[in-house]
Amino acid sequence: MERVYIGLGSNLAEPRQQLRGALQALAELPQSSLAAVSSLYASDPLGPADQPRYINAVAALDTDLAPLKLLDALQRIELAQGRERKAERWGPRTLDLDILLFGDRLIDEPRLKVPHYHMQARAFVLYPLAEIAPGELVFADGRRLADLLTACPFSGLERLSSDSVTATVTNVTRR
Ligand code: A4P
Ligand code: MG
Repeated sequence: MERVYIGLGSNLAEPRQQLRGALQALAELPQSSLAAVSSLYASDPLGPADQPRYINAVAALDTDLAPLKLLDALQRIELAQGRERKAERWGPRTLDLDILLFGDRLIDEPRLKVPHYHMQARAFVLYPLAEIAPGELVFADGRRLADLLTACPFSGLERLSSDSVTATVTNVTRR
C-alpha cells in the first residue's frame, strides 16, 4: 500500500455535498482504504475572482492502485458528480480531485504530474494537508511541508468547524 494525498475542491452545486459524495466514493475505491480526512476549509477563489468561494479539503488514501488507475478512478468520480471541463483556466467546478502526493514517487507523465504543480503555494492545499500528514513530511522532490507552510500565509482561508460531511464517511480517522 502506498499513502496518497488527494486534494478536494468544489465551488458549485452545494460544495459540501460534493465533498461528501467524493469522500464516500473514495472510501469505496477498490484496493484502497480511506485513512484520514482533514477539516473542511472555505477559501477565496484562486484565478477568476467572479466565482463563488471554494470548499477545500485533503484526504489520505492508502492504495494498491497504480497512479494512472487512481487518476482514472478520480476522473470517473468527478464526471459522476457532474464535472464539466471548460476552457476557462481555474474556472468554477462542481468537483476537482487532484493527486497531490503519491508515496515517495516523482511522476512526470503527460496525464499526471506528481507532486501536483502549484500545490507549494496554495494555502487551501497545504493547511489541510498539514492536519493529516506527519509534521516532518518531505515530498519526493525534497521539499519539506514545514518549510512550505512557513512561506505560505494562512490567508483567504477559513477553517470550518467539523460538521456532518466527514462524519458520514465510515471508518475514517477524523480531525
Ligand atoms: N493532471 C496532471 N497531474 C495531475 C494530478 N497530480 N492530479 C492532469 C490530477 N490531475 C492531474 O485537470 C487537467 C488535467 O490535469 C487532467 O486531465 C489530468 O490528466 P482538470 O482537473 O481537468 O483541470 P483543472 O483542475 O481545471 O486544471 P488544474 O490546472 O488542475 O486546476 P487546479 O490547479 O486544480 O485549479 N481556488 C480555490 N480557492 N480552491 C480550489 O480548489 N481550484 C482551482 C483549480 C482554481 N482555483 C481554486 C481551486
Ligand atoms: Mg484538477
